[in-house]
Amino acid sequence: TNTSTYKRGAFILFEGCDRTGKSTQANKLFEYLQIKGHAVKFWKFPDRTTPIGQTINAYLTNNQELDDKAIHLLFSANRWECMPKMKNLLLGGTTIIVDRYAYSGVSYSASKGLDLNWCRCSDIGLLRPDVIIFMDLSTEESEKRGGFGEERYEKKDFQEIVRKTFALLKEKDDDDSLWKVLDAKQSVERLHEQIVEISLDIIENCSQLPLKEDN
Ligand code: 2DT
Ligand code: MG
Repeated sequence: TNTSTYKRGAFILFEGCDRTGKSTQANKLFEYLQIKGHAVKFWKFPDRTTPIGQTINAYLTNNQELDDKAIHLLFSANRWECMPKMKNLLLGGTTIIVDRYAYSGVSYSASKGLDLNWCRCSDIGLLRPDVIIFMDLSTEESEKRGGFGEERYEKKDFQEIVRKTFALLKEKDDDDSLWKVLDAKQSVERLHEQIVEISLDIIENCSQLPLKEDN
């Protein structure tokens, strides 16, 4: 194969607490890249459409109780079941924009009191994103945005802990240059401009690199 013309897609991840604008920005980036003619797909975790995702949904909507470790492993399994498809898309040249991933998985579970390193184990070997766009917002600000919803975890005190746990994960990351921390208090347009710049750069620069696995 001619490696000089082969281009894989980029794995662009959005992470952050609730109500920080992840989904808004992920969707805007998706539309932008699509209009510009890029092969691009949107992925959201948890993926509530699969059988595992339906159990996760029942848990999040408070319709089902589950042991903290059991639900942690289900969130992780929900990523594992998507890996073959995601891998194929990336290798086929499609860029994937992902809304939440293993970093949410570890942050939310560890914020309940589970051991952080235990939480990381079930995600070892998953595809590693090419960039983590972290939408950072104080809990006071995110609460002002129409308040949190009705789902489990959507409570101010808990969100505060999750934000600190995300920061710890970034700090512990062997390659913390992967993390682009954005001040999510900025306007939607201003954030979008920065995200487009970061993303085009990543799409260009990772196209010749092999896919990486999380460790
Ligand atoms: P949304 O509000 O974005 O649908 O997320 N969560 C998410 C976890 O606890 N573990 C995970 O692995 C993932 C991906 C974050 C629903 C909630 O699920 C939490 C918020
Ligand atoms: Mg939510």
